[in-house]
Amino acid sequence: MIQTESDSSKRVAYFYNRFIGKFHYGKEHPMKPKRIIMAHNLIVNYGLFRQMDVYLIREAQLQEIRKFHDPDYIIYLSQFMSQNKINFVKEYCSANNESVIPENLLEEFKLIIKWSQQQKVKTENSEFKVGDSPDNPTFSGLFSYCQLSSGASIDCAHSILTGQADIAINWSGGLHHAKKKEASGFCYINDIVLCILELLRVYVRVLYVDIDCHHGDGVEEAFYLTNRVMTLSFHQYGDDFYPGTGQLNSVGVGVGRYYSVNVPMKPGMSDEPYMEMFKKITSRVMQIYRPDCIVMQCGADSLSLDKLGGFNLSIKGHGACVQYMKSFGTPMILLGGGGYTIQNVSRCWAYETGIALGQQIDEAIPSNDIYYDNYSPDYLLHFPIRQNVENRNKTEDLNKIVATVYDYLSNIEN
Ligand code: TV7
Ligand code: CA
Ligand code: ZN
Repeated sequence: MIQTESDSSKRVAYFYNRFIGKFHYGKEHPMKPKRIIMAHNLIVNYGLFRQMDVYLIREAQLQEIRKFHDPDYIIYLSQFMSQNKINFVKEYCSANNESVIPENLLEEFKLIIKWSQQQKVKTENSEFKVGDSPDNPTFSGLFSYCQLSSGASIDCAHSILTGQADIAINWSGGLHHAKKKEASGFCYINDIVLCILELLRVYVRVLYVDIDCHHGDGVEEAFYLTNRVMTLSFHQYGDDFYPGTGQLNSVGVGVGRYYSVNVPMKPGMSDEPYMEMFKKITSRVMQIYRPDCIVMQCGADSLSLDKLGGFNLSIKGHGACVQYMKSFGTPMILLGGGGYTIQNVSRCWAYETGIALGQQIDEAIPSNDIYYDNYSPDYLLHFPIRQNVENRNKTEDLNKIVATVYDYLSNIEN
């Protein structure tokens, strides 16, 4: 392990619950929650675990989720709460003695009972169609999965706000496509929006940076009308690539105008041009916007060889973006997101956990990892990227994008 910075004295809060890795979207589905356990095992076996404050992820409460999502949509989704939990709550309450329910859970339990009675009525003829598209299937414990993922992102915000951490990490978050009352693109509850709303209780300006290969449409939409959040997404765009939004000229509306920044690119982006774009744009954004906090979605589907994404980044290139944002010294929250070649996702997020701690982790994958075989044939941290891939972005097109973004940003008053 190499110490990469003299003052690596950043306090890092890391949120994890192994239960998250046990949920299944379905056998053929590209989203595999198991990658969170794989990343965690690397983080433990690399010894990073011991240098962070590790917190057990809790489930976000219904009232917390309501800060962004539509109440009827939550009622609808809550039918996919694990039946165990509903039975547990019902048993607790049927003792007909509220005093046995812990004070902090009383309101939550009452709501669960009320809502589990309503849900039968509500879900018949429901306007919500979760499960109709294979992208967003229903599965056992779906709602608990959402509660855990968003509970962690909300607590990331708290650990930053209380000054307990300089950097907070939730690799099970980053589900950027979820809308106020709609599931889409493998996402059901938008943990990022809930996290940012929590930060806005204290901070004046929050910067959201999204390096997932897909456009961060749910987060952009939530804050499209405000200047208190600047959303910045780098993504693959064109040829019907999902979700199809995030054009260069989607800049926000009203007081939010110019506070939404999009960097649409064609497939084949490699480390060098990507980093150049990333640095040119984030440096200007930091200079002009001066955020109180940065929330970074580190979707790993922008890596080379991803099953869905078409970019060609190495782990070093992806991690360099995290390193660069860290270098501003602003409090930061790191979230997960996409990533569908799962042995590379776990490598990437372990490496980036190291970056948060100012440590460069060893090239050899620790041999005591129970997922060791997934890292064959080389058993190395950095995998070889695709060779002979054409970067379909011309330098002059990329320069034009930067010039246009600079032009938009110049409209922001200081
Ligand atoms: C953040 N691409 C999420 C990215 C969400 C991408 C899509 C799939 C896909 C779904 C499957 C599946 C798949 C091999 C890939 C227009 C459609 C085309 C469903 C088959 N295999 C993130 C969402 C994207 C589901 N959706 O940003 C079950 O690919 O392109 C689409 C929409 C309609 C639905 N069909 C795909 O990374 C976490 N889905 C296999 C089984
Ligand atoms: Ca993105
Ligand atoms: Zn993605």
